[in-house]
Amino acid sequence: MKLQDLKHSKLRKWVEDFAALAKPEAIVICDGSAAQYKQLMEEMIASGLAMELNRDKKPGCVAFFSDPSDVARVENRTYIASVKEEDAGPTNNWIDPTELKKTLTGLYDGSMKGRTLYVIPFSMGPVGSDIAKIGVEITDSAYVVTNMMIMTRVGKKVLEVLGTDGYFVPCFHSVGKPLAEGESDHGKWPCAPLDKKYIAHFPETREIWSYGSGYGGNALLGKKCLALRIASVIARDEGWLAEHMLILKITNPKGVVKYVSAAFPSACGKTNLAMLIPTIPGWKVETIGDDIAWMKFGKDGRLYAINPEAGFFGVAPGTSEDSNPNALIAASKNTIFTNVAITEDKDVWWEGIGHDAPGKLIDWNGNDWVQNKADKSQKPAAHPNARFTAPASQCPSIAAEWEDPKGVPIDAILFGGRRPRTIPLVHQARDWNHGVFLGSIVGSEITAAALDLKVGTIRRDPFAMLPFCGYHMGEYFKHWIKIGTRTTADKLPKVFYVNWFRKTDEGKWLWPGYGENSRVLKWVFERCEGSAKFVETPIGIMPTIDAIDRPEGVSEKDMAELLKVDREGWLKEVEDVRTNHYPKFGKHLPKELMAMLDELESNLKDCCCGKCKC
Ligand code: SAT
Ligand code: MN
Repeated sequence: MKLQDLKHSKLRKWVEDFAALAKPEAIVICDGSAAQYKQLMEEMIASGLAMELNRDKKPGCVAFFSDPSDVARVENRTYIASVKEEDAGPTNNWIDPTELKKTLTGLYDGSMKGRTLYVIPFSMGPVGSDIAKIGVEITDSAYVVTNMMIMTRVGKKVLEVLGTDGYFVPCFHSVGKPLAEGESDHGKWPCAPLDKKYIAHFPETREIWSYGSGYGGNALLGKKCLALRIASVIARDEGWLAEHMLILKITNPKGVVKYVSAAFPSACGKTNLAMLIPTIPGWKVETIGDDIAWMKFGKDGRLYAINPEAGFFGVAPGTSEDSNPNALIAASKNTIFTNVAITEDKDVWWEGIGHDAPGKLIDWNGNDWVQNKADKSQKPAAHPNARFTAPASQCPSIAAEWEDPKGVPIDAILFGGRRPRTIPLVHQARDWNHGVFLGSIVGSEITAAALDLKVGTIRRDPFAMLPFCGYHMGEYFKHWIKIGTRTTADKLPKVFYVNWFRKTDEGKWLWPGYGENSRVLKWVFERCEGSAKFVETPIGIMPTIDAIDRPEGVSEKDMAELLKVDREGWLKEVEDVRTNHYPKFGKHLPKELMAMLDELESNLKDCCCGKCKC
């Protein structure tokens, strides 16, 4: 398709204006066809940027190695440029929007020289559905185009829905590496240096301007930028929720279905939980989404969730037959791998894939790599944030209703993170506001999903939205409280806090995780039905010690530890929230949350009153 084929005059003008600034060599409109995907891949393979993988073992798959500076989201280069600084809040970076647009316009000037400008019309959510949102991304990266074709719905159908004057969220993206006359990338991943990267959001005008990075959430602008940061602002204004949550369907042996959404920070196992194979007989888990949920009230007063994405951008390291066989099958064909290691027969390998590296590999830096298990300091062959981009439809556990534009009614919401201590395996909020409180205090050990943070330290990540909330986090808490007043308590999802990541003092995992997490989901399911055994504690509702069957290798003592209310640990938690976390939000912190914190503290101090089991 050519520029002249665009019937939407505002869209055409928008593309023309940007092209006049960025000065690309050519303009291509993405029609979303398999032929176009194939052609782009062939071009990238021919140029040396992509490597075609073994046609028998990984049909239709390719691998890319990024620049070592461009391997994850860059949170300190991500901006919420609201008109007023206060509206971005204490957890977002802010630059005055006029100033930021000036800087970026300067950077975009000539930034696509020697490259093709691609126009990607995409839909977040099924094309044409009432809840879907349309975006158009301009990019000079064919890697971005092909990833967007998997992660979102791209092409002609979207343009048809847009018609001649439909609304779209405008998204600019450039890798920030113009080519001089006759220059080529020579197969190298193009991007700008770190201090020139900008991932900018303009919440009032609902625009996204990204420059300098070609990787993941920095560049595939439908995902974190549109479906979370901009959508969270739209959701606040329209009375719904745009959340960093997986959505799963769970069916018990009697055939009763419940839907669960769950928020965990990046690289904390959302994809694994969404595709879990239960270890408990007769139970079934199916996948609706693994990263983002848009939840809106239905006419019946319940919250219905859709997955706005069409693919998975999953973390490869640690994905194995044991941890997530469904993800391995989803990513066994027509998949883009980024920063994994490559075997001699052009298959993929990564740390935690479940078998030793076969022979000599090419590591994610493009160097020869031979596994040396004796060398504990050996650098990993795959980058810890290496990813697979796979079509959701290829996942064996995908639920039949995953594209239903009505969404699925949510029975339970889980919050969680990586917490080696204090936080028990599972506890339940007493009511909605208590659930909002639990979401607001989520903390997690930092993972490799963001470049500029110290891996292993614990940070508060409210609702797992810290890097993704497009406005003041205190106002976002208020929005959650308000959502709870829009319907009756019985229609609201029940809220739980889970923690699969408890460790002993010796650093051993206390809980096996993965498929065994189905035992916790079963308790959650039964709480929703009202049949589970439970006890009230100072921190909320918890399973009795025998309410969750123990998996192999978990002793009764371990279980007691996993389900203990660690009074001292929780009092430290209260202290940290009171002195370090909540004060950040100042007058924007809803009073309901402070009241919850006071109540938790007094419950813990009162703890030996006979009301609880600790
Ligand atoms: O790079 S992404 O932002 O898409 C992945 C993640 O951090 O969750
Ligand atoms: Mn995510």
